[in-house]
Amino acid sequence: MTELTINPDRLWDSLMELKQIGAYHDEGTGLQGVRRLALTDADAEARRRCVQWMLDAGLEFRVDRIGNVTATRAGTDRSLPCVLMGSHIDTVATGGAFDGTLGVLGGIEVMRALNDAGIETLRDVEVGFFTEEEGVRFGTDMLGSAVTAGRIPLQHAWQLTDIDGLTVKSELERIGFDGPTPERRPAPHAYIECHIEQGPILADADVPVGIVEGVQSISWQRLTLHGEAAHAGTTPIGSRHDAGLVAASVVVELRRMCDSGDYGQLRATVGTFDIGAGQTNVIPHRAMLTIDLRNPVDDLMTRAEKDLATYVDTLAHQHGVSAEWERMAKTAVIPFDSRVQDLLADTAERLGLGYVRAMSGAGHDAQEIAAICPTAMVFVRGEYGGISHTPREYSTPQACADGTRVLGNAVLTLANQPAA
Ligand code: HGY
Ligand code: MN
Ligand code: MN
Ligand code: MN
Repeated sequence: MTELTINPDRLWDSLMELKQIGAYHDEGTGLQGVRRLALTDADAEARRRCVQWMLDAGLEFRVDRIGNVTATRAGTDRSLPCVLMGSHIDTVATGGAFDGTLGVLGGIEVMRALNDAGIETLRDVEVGFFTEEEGVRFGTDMLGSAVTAGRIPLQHAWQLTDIDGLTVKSELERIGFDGPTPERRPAPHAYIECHIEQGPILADADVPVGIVEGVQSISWQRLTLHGEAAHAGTTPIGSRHDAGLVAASVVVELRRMCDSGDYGQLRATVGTFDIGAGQTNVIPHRAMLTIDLRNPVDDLMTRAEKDLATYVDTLAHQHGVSAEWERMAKTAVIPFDSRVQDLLADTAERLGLGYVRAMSGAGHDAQEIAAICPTAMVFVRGEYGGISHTPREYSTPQACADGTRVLGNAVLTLANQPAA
């Protein structure tokens, strides 16, 4: 079987070019970071740049009504379901150059490599990017792919708002990506996402790529605590309704739960911690925190959420504070298709690339698309312990090329699979 040869320099150049869109100087690290929140002007500019690369590769592109973009390279039998590659190009506010971007630009590089080699495939091959994968702006992660998979209704997605009250729908219209086409139909033959691992597993195993077995469960909740403002100097300790105290206790309790081992490999993060008016001499009357829980076992996730709710209710009652919970996102453990995993493993072996199989600690669009077609992911090794969601995020040109080689050659195999 001929190997599809990708062009590492062309791939790297596109990654470094896209990194400039939404670039900012990060005080903490002194590095250039990427801030490309979904549907902002920076995201719109990056979208247009990717669409231009797609058009340059001779692809037919379309935009659906939640702003997902897909571009197609025609196969010889267009009646057959396509093979889809993709990821996201929106980032967190302290983002790096590779999270999501690698899977989109790697897919475009695969298309160029197929063109360079003059290869005809039986099936259409598609590459795309999904809207608001990070969930940082509109509060729900994997938004575009969840609409594609039917887990989130389009109308619900459209009305989600950002901190300024702007809706997804109005922002899609503002940047001109409120596409006419319906969300993806019919389902693809298969979906493969190439993505940086964002953790230490591949580096610890000293291998260039990973074959992803699935994604752990994710729970996002917003907790708002209402206490009572009062004078910092005159109010006796025993008669305070201190929302800030309850909020801070929740952070400490979450760490205790993780360290206890009672919830397996639970990971908890309070990424947003806001104490109302923030006045030195006033007891906080209000506190808001977001709670991100991850667990590779659904039952343990359920138990963690339940015990946390009990802890908060008890403590809030004790301090005369009321607690208000809002569900932002919740996804179960998602296993990936074993045949697609095995194809990726066989492809890595054929290319002489060492690999390990691993569960993903991070959420990905693939976990949504897995609901509509056989899906798996190939991980790319990260440097510095695989740190991510920071400008320190870094994978070498070779690692990016290795992952894209696995992606491209696996997609080529799938694209020539006849109808069952
Ligand atoms: O939150 C996640 O795991 C992903 O980066 N959206
Ligand atoms: Mn990502
Ligand atoms: Mn991310
Ligand atoms: Mn005073």
